[in-house]
Amino acid sequence: MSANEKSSPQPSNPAPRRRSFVPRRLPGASLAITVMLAPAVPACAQWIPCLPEQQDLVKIPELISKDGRLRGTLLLSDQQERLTFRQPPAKKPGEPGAKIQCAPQYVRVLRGVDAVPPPPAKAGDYPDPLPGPTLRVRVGDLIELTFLNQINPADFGNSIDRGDAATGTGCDESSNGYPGKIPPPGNVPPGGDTFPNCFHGSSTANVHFHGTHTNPSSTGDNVFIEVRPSLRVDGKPIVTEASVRESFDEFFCRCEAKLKFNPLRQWPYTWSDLPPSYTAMQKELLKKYDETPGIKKLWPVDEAQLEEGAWPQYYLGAYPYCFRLPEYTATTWPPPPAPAVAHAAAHAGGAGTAELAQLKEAEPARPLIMGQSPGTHWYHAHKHGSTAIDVSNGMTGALIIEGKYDDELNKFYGDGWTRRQPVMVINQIGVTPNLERGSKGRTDAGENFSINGRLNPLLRLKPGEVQMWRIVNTSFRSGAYFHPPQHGLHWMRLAVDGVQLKDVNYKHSLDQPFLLAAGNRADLLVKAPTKPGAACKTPESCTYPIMVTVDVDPGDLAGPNKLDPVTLLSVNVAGTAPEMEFISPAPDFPPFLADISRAEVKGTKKIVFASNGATHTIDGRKFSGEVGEVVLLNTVEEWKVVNETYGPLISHPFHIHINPFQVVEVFSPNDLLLDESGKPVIDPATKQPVPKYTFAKAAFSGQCHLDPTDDPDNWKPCDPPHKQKDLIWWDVFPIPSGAQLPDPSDPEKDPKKQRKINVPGYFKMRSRFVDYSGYYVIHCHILAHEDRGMMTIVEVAPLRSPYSHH
Ligand SMILES: [Cu+2]
Repeated sequence: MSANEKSSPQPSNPAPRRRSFVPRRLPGASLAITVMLAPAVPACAQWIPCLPEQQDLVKIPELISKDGRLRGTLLLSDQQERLTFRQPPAKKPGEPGAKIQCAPQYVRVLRGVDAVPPPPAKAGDYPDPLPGPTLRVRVGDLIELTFLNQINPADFGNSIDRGDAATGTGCDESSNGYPGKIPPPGNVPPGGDTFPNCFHGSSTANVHFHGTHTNPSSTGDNVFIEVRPSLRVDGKPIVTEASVRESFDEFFCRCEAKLKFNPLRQWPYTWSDLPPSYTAMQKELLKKYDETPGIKKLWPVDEAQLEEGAWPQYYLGAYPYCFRLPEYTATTWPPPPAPAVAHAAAHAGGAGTAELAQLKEAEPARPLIMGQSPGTHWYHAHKHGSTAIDVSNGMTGALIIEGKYDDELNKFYGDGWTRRQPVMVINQIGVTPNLERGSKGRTDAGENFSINGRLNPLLRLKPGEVQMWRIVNTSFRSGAYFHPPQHGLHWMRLAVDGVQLKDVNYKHSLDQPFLLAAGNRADLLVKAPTKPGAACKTPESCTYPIMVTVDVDPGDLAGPNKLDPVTLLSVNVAGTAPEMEFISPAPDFPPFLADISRAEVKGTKKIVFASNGATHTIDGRKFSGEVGEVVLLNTVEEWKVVNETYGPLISHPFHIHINPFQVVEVFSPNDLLLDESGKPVIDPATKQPVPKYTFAKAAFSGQCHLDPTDDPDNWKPCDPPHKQKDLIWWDVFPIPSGAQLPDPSDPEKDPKKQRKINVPGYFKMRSRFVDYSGYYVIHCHILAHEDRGMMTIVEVAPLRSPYSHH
């Protein structure tokens, strides 16, 4: 990884590290940090045989909730795995001449303790990659997860948590010059990342539960905590499942009692709500860590946060996650006024008088406005500075939240059907962020897609069978654009981003292509042809490819930079079985997912994403830890999310935590003019595709004129208005890239040479910022952009009255 020569498979990168740094030892603990002054990779990479493609899809081990709770342990460690590399590295996926080679590499691995079934047996000298365990829960459940970090930093050479080191830049460093020379203030040269917006801290981790509507604070979906690896004694981690079990069990029991009666409760509030045995241990361990010479100390940071009444940020070895996935129980929307929650608790005998007083004071009874959507969600590491490397190492997994949606599918297809359906975790598994590779090893397209850790796995269907594929694109960079199904296969999309589609959208999705940007999900019903296929060599068993294009912008699909489609997976159709049908109508649509009307909107914002060379910003700023946007709890806002990236086309995938959103307008100024059959119109004079938007007089039917003298904020799509009804809910949506359109007032007449005017792309979205207050983030889901600064904090301010008439 990051600045880790040991993990570099490129044999062409043998230059020694530019500079050394001070090795550190923990007094009393043998935390030996190996400084990789010289690369550990031999001059020739240790290529090993690859696993052949078209292996049966791996079933990911699962941790399953029971009796309303998911109690389990996520264990983060590291090991050498057999990784695939596209060679030569500068080739793009699917480009002629590109081939796959394999090499053993150290990667971070996330495993579920006692998850079932166990991981597949090794098929070579090294295990192949495998996502984190699938977490399977039900709407209404409590998540009670023990997160253990037992990464051995010694396996990652110079790439440990040196972000806060007194020496160096704080960033990872690699022999190709990353992060660039430390710039003089105010003059940041391209390529010169500066702490904290650089790759760093890659053995630190946490877990973001992507798609949850829940508490963003304390032990909820809190991405601000940083869990460093356990200290080691005699080479062994000292924070273990056994060492925290007692205090975490105590905490989880307490958490259940606290969250039982009020789904809106955001307990724990302060560190004193955690078991003293755990907090005392953390204090001691952090102080011990701080004895390491030459590092910025962690305990004083936690201590200062505690004094302010804030939730401390740093932990060593273990962290307990406990939060609720709230169930919306009202049958209408908006919900009727809630009964007094504290009262209900008292009747249920769940809380004492003092407890009730606290409950009432802290959280006035109010109805739940949204519920957790049942569907395919996911989780991943979210430590700023190392999201890209951690995710590309495989620190991602599916989070399947079951509910009435599954019940209805099972009623149609048979008991337990949804649990037998394939879960597909797409990833671009790799070990080195692009910037840390030499120029010879650079391609911006990222690694080849794998599913559940393997390239091009095989799915088996019987003729006429319908399966539901739960697909999560957990790639750190690329979207997967699914081309329409071929060879008699058909599909329909039941859900997007873990939120089911209304019947009308479900019906429209038949055999449609779709894009899964990094972070997007789809529940795809796939129907096999009723006959395997007469054109096959063995007509009783046919194998077909599912094709995708590796995509960060529609410009990857057409035009001069078009990428070739690649096989994502293969489908084998064989055997005999009774024909199955697509469910109809789609499962019932929950009332809390009612469309957000214009009348509901109480505030608007404009938020600008921009990449300018190596600088990735939101509203002109890199991530600083400060709040970028403030919203009042339980209000609805409409945001214009703008992309002012010009030059290389990048549709930054916008992602927001905690609440999904609906898109009500999309302006994509790079669009081409299409004819009635959907093909680009070609200008007979230039033989080039005609752009849809122009500052000149529109010369083609359907072309749109933009007024160059107008305020850029007024440039908008000329299509009929986006429909405002039956909208789809998203939690990741790519912002159309900015365009550079010729300025017709330039006397130069060749459009290619004409002066250009920048036209920002944008989409408008509406979201209900309801139920949970606190701090969470918006960011680009191209995670290298996030690590380098394209993230900001949203504060959802609670409803607190400064006045009381009692
Ligand atoms: Cu981006």
